Amino acid sequence: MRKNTWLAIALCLALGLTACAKKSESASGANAAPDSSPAKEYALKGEVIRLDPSLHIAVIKGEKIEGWMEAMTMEYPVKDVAEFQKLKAGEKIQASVFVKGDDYWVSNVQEASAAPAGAAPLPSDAPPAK
Ligand SMILES: [Cu+2]
Repeated sequence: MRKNTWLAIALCLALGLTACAKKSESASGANAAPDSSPAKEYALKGEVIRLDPSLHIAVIKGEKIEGWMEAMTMEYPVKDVAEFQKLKAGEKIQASVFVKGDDYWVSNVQEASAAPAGAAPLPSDAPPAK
């Protein structure tokens, strides 16, 4: 049956293309340049000023990053959606800035004020001082 043969070919092509797209997506990450040199990682401490959810850009008032950036407020792309969702305007954070050529982005976001779990008791739990 001719019709079925064509259908099978079309199906193969469709599957092949899907597999191909998936492969290249996961291999390169989000918008990664085809540059084989590893990204440099810097520690970033700062305050989230503003977020742009459509572009996944965070405006962060950062402390000086030794060897890369003076203390300044600037836009940082956050490539990882899960990382971007951790950010809240007005929050103090620590994070990593990855720099690769002209490209840079923020990841490993942590709340800077977050105490280690169970470390500090809440003031209201403390017994009244005598
Ligand atoms: Cu800057």
